[in-house]
Amino acid sequence: KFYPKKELTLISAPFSGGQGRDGVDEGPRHLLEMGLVNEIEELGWKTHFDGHLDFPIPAEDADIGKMKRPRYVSNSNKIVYEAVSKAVKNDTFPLTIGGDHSIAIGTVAGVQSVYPNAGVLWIDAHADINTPESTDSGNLHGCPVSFLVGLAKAQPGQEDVFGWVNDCLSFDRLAYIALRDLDVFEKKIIKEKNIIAYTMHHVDKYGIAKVVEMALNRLDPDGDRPIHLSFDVDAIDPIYAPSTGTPVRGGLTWREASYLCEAVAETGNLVAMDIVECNPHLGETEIAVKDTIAVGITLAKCALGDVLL
Ligand code: EXY
Ligand code: MN
Ligand code: MN
Ligand code: MN
Repeated sequence: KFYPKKELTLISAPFSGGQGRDGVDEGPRHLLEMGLVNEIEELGWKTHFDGHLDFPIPAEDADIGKMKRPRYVSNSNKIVYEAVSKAVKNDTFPLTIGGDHSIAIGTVAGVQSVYPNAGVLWIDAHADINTPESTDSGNLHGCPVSFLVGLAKAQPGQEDVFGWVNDCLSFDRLAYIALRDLDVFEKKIIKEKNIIAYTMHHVDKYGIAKVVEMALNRLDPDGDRPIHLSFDVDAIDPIYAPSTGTPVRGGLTWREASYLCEAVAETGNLVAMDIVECNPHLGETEIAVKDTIAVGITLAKCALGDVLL
């Protein structure tokens, strides 16, 4: 029922300011060079692509508390937000390719602006729910969820650069799969707010099919809620997706990750997807980089209905 015309807007967000390693901003170019658009069009999706978004670097961007590059991250996310909300309003599926995961502030806020009851499936080794106070690293790709659910609040006297985000996402409209590297604060808040969270322990215990089914049942009990899939490639085991900034061993296999996307496609409720954290500068070998980009393309295809008959 969503996007009956099968039109898609590819949004390229070559952004690396949410973390400290160069190269993640080159993820989109590599995905395109390996044929992403052609693969999508072969599945019958007419694809609109207006070129890579441009993110101006602010002249002045001192830390705010522990936050690194706060204005750069905030301003860039406003640009992502505009692109995503425009795509959805035009009745086209926004596929956003990053870039680091901080860009999901803009993608989620953008989807929520049009579908305010959409659920978010956050597939990641990490929960990305640190607040500007709880973060140890100061890297904002570890914090996007805290802005979206309203946990991040500017401290008295601090410049409120993220004030525009508001708290557009309620805790019961968020579900995690593939978690395995959580900070103490993140575990505490997941328990306290009763956030739907399936770690790799649950994937081992129940299998991926059951985990996806349980997550979707809780996120969308009536089966009619729009679903936004935000996929961090570090959810996948580094054997398959090594070229990423914060790899964690013991992740999803290639097929588990693909199955997950297929199962979400099967619901017919998928309205947006992000693929983030491919860093082509971080492979040990050329093959490592190619594998990581290839798995990114596979995830998009599976989510867009490939493999379903
Ligand atoms: N929890 C750690 C931090 O806040 O720095 C690591 C976050 C990594 C985030 C990657 C994108 O998923
Ligand atoms: Mn992430
Ligand atoms: Mn991650
Ligand atoms: Mn390169």
